[in-house]
Amino acid sequence: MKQGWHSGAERPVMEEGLQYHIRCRRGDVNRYVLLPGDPERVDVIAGGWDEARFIANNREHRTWSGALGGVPVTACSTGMGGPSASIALEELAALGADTFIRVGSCGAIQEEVQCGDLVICSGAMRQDGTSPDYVDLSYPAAAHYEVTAALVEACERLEVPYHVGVSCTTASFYCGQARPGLGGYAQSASARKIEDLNRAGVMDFEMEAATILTLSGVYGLRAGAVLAVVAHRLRDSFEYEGIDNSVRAANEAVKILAAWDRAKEAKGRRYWYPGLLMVQ
Ligand code: R1P
Ligand code: URA
Repeated sequence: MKQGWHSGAERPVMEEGLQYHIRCRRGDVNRYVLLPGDPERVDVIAGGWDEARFIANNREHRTWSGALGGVPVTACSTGMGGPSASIALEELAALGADTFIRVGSCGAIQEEVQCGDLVICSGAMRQDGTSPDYVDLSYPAAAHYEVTAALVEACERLEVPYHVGVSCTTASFYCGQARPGLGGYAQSASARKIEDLNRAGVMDFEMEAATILTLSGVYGLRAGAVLAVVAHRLRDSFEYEGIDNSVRAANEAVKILAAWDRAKEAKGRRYWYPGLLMVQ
């Protein structure tokens, strides 16, 4: 499949802007893009659209484009972790995407959060290992307020249980999230990690949000994340629930964002705010 690729090495791109990893070209990718980690979730997301067209499947990146309530939309899986998430974001943005919603799963570290609930990520701790390649660690991995507000509106409309707060993005599922490694291997700081983050009000562990939010911030793009809680680290329980609600919320948020973007354009405003629809 990859034999025969000849291009410059800085940005390996072929005719029609074909991107090396995601294998999408110009015209394949829309402005609004949903980013699940798991490739199988792309098909579930596209199943909720009015129209869906398979685009590409390469490595961990599976892509469909289509339309939802008249809004052109794309879903592309990032795979697990910062490196492949950064590649997906780079190549999608090169094709014109500018608004990203991560549709992920996470492990909760707050008592009031239940398995099956959603967490809307307002920001993320940058333990992803990838985002420091782009900007100093003092730069915040903040979700764009419009994407966060659209996800809140979506969860309210759908009447699904949700929380809003900060996630901790790690570069590993086991030791980075204070799980024992092979044979119980652990570093001493691991023993206090969950307690310390819980005390700081951090909602959950996951593995891509900080990369997506940081790169989007640096590039002037919009991004947010909605995460289904599939593990509870304080209760040591794992229940793979809530993915369907995260998908529904993300799809609804795309329609909401598109409506707000149309309103901004019609009223000549750069930023959305709650009273915008009342402006004459
Ligand atoms: C780990 O099991 C994976 O699940 C979470 C983590 O961020 C990591 O990618 O998200 P996804 O369900 O989106 O893959
Ligand atoms: N994803 C993670 O990264 N951690 C969990 O505990 C569950 C899902």
